[in-house]
Amino acid sequence: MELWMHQIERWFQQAEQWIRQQPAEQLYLTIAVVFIASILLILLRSFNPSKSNIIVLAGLSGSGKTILFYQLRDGSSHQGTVTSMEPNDDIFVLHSEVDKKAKTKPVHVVDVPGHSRLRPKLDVFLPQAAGLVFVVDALDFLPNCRVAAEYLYDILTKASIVKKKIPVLILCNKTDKVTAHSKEFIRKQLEKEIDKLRTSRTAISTADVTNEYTLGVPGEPFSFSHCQNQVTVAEASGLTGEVSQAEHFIREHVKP
Ligand SMILES: Nc1nc2c(ncn2[C@@H]2O[C@H](COP(=O)(O)OP(=O)(O)O)[C@@H](O)[C@H]2O)c(=O)[nH]1
Ligand SMILES: [Mg+2]
Repeated sequence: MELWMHQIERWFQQAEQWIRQQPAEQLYLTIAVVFIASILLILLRSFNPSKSNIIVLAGLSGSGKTILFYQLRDGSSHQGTVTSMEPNDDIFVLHSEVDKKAKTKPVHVVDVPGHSRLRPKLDVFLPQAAGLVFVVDALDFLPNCRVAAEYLYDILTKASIVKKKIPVLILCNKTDKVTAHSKEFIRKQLEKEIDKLRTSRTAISTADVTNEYTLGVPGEPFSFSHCQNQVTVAEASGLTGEVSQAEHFIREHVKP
């Protein structure tokens, strides 16, 4: 131990001597180069959104977000858990990738409860999100269609989504039941509802600041393809663990 301390001290002395021998300009230049390089690195990091690994799960209460969260993390639905009032928020390697030999990047999945009182939590995570999964109950879809469309409309008009072009996956859940609606049907219905909302909401008042951006092409019926960000539709069953399309979306936007 003593010997080591001596050795380290000697190295320090040698280094100090060497620095003293260098011309001052050279030292300043080195410091300047290191300084500029660090600044550039920091800037590059903040400008590169692909670095984010946050996936936000949103959707109405009862659509199946919490079960989906557990399926992604544990490969099990943990039936019988209590209603989630706090967001499930965890960083993990997708369960389906745990056994893979290849390098897998952990994903930060945030389950934001659908209760409207808790939705402001969305604004905390959205600006840094790599993607948003909007879970829809495909079984009990029609009675909830309007409310779901309103929630989705609010998400799609948020500045954080539009400006950063955050990809959105509309995930039609509960497809294990034969009476579940198809994803095509759900997409069309949501487009129709959003189209109605678009006319009614822009008519209210310009002082309405809740919707930060307008949607779609004026004069044309609304279609998700009009959105500046990518909006896709997929199916899942959180109950039976059929969540591969959701995992595919996550992997597409959180690069390993
Ligand atoms: N049949 C079926 N039921 C589901 C599925 N996913 C969730 N559920 C049920 O829907 C209810 C709400 O699920 P939960 O994950 O708590 O929804 P959350 O409120 O969005 O978090 C629960 O009773 C689940 O058992 C599914 O894929 N199929
Ligand atoms: Mg929940």
